[in-house]
Amino acid sequence: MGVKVLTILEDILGANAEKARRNQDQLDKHGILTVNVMSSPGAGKTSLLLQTISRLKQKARIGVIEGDVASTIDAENIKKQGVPVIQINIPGGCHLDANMIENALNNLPLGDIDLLLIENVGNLICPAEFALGEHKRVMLLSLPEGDDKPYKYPLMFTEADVVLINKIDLLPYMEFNIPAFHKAVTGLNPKAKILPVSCKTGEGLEDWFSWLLDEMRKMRRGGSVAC
Ligand SMILES: Nc1nc2c(ncn2[C@@H]2O[C@H](COP(=O)(O)OP(=O)(O)OP(=O)(O)O)[C@@H](O)[C@H]2O)c(=O)[nH]1
Ligand SMILES: [Mg+2]
Ligand SMILES: [Zn+2]
Repeated sequence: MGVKVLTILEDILGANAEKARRNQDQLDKHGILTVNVMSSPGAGKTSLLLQTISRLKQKARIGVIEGDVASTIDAENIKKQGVPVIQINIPGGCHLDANMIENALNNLPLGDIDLLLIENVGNLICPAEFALGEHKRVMLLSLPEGDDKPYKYPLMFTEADVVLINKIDLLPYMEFNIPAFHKAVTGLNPKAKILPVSCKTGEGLEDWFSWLLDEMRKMRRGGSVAC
């Protein structure tokens, strides 16, 4: 008799992908460009969101979903900027999934949002496996994490539309080889846009803002921005 094989992960991911498609339909209906921001803990996701809100809030109506294992620290910081925000806490969890995003969408004023930024749970592994319904995926890698991460955590880099090298202001103090990092990322994902930035000094962020505005324009023109 054959051995029984349980394909639980495939089942979970299949159900998640279906729900993510429904989320994306809803976001498309409202014309909301949705960006899933992923990184390891502390790489600078919330700092990036705060910079983005401060620079773009006159040009776009921004909404935020914050994913964390615990606390409302990030959501409170975002709320101070006067944009709608939902905090999702996942005790014992390590990634957002499409079900959680569906719940958050039901609690956001979708008619008043053009750009939805989702801060995923700080984790370089499974967030990349769970589609949320987003149109674009952005990953931040900060200098102190090291330039070898694409080799160790390839999926996150393979799936990203944009890879931001954050904390570029620390370059004089770090042994981080930017050309080697570029080579590692483009080896996995030749289409990834790689931008060195500092969410502390603002260096490089104009390129990030331009990319976002471009994607929003494409969405308004009715072109597909789906990943
Ligand atoms: N030097 C420097 N520090 C930065 C930069 N961006 C963020 N930081 C600092 O890095 C720390 C973590 O930043 P956060 O924005 O909270 O990082 P995060 O990815 O949201 O962290 P989690 O939500 O906990 O996963 C904070 O002390 C920031 O001030 C940067 O470009 N340069
Ligand atoms: Mg954060
Ligand atoms: Zn996980």
